[in-house]
Amino acid sequence: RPRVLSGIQPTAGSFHLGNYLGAVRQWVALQETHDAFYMVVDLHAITIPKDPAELRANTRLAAAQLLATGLDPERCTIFLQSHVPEHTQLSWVVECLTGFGEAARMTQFKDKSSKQGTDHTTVGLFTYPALMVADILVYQADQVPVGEDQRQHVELTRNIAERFNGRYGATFTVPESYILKETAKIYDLQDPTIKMSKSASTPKGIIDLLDEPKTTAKKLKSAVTDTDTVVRFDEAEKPGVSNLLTIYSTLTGAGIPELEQKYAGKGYGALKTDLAEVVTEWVTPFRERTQEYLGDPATLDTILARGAEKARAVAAETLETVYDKVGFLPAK
Ligand code: AQP
Repeated sequence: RPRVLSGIQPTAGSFHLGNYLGAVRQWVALQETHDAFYMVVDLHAITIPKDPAELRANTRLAAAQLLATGLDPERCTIFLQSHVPEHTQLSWVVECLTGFGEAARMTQFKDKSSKQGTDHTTVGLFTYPALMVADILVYQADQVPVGEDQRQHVELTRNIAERFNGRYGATFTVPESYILKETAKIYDLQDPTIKMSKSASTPKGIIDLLDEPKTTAKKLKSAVTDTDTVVRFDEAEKPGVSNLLTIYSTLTGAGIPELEQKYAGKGYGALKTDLAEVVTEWVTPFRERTQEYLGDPATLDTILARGAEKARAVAAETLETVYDKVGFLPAK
C-alpha cells in the first residue's frame, strides 16, 4: 500500500469547511486504500504564541474532530506531532540542507511575517517549513493530501529529499502532493478571491464546522456573490457563486451542471437557503460525534497514545538511517 501523511493545526478550535473539503475529506477516503498517517500538528501551532490551556483543549478538540469526520484508528494512524520526537530530530538535518533564501521564499512565511512585523515573527515561523519537510520524510510518505496552499511546502519537501538522496545516497521517498482540483481552494464567503482561512478570514467569511446551524445559515445568506442573478459556475466572473456551487456539489455528490439546472431562474437566495440545509445535514452528526469523543478523554488519549507508538516505530527507523548516513555515531 502506498503511504500518505498529512496534518492539521489545532489552532482555532473548530475545523472550517476549507480544512474539511480541501484536506480531511480526502484523508477519510485514503485510509481505505493507503497506509495512512494523520496528525494534529501541535508543534506547528506554537509558531504563533498560544495559551497552554487553550492549546491543550484545542489539540484534544482537533483529534476528536478527526475521529468525527470518519477517520478510524483501526484503518489509519492518528497521533499528535509532539508525541513523536523524531520529527524535530530530523528537522535539524533538514534545516541544515535548506537554503536561507529558499526558506525566505515560502509564501506562507512571507504573508504571515509581513502581517506580524519582524519583531513579532519568530524563528519558528521561519523554520516551520523545514519541520514540515521532516514530518513528511520521516514516514517515507508517497503522497501528501493537502489543500493548494500547501503545494509549495510539498515542493520544498521534494527538493530536500532529492538533495539528501543526491548527497548521501538513496534514502528518502520523494513525495507528491495529492490535491483534488475541485476542492483545492475553498474561498472566504465575504471575499471570494482569498482562501477561507483561520487567520485571515473574518468570522463571517468562514464556516466553522462546529458553528450552530443558525449561524451557518446566516453566514451563507450574507455570502458575497455578484450583481447578476444567474447561478452559473464561472470562477473568473462569479467567484462567490462558484465557491457555493463547489461546496454544494462536494457535500452532496450532485454535479455542477445539475445544480446550475436546478437553480435556473431561482436566483441566489434559494441556492443559499438549500446550501445551509446541506451543510447542516452534514455537520449535525459530525458535531454530535465530536462531542462524544470529547466526553471521553481517556479513550481519546488511548487512541492517540497507540497512534504515536505506531508512528514512532516507522519514524525511528528512518531517523536511524538518516543519522547514520549523515555520519553521526550510534549511541551505543
Ligand atoms: N480554504 C481552504 N481550501 C482548501 N484547503 C484548505 N486548507 C486550509 N484552508 C483551506 C487545508 O487544510 C489543511 C489543514 O490546514 P491547517 O490548519 O494545517 O493549516 P492552514 O492551511 O494554515 O489553515 P488555515 O485556515 O489556512 O490557517 P492559516 O490561514 O491560519 O494558516 C491543509 O492541508 C490546508 O491545505
